[in-house]
Amino acid sequence: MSVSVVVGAAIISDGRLLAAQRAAPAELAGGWEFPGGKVDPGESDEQALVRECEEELGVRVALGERIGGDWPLGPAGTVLRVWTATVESGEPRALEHLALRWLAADELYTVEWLPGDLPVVEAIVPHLSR
Ligand code: 9L3
Ligand code: MG
Repeated sequence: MSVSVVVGAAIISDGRLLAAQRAAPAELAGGWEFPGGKVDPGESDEQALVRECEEELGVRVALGERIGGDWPLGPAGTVLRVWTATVESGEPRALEHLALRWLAADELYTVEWLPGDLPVVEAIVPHLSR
């Protein structure tokens, strides 16, 4: 079975992390995630992540460091790959999400992260103060 890759952006600004609340599908709606999505055929992971941030948030991002490796995601064979990112142009808007929040280090766990994203949040902490 082929591994399906989902990419997510840890967008950081002024020491805060952007969290996005999913609108769909029903079983994930209301949960919070790193914005992003599936890598399309012929696309690199990085290209997909830049595209997803444009589609979902209306912003151009510059990617930074990869956070960890392949984080397991729900269905068997699906992995989440995460990069730090900064906003190059635009102001993030919830074009496909229910809401967005900029979380300071002491607010990271005030939202209900999707189970697959939660372990990544811990790995982001050192990057907030850089
Ligand atoms: N997913 C989980 N965490 C994330 C992202 C961006 C996506 N940070 C899961 C939710 C969906 C699947 O991956 O089941 C595909 O995501 P999308 O393309 O619907 O955003
Ligand atoms: Mg998405």
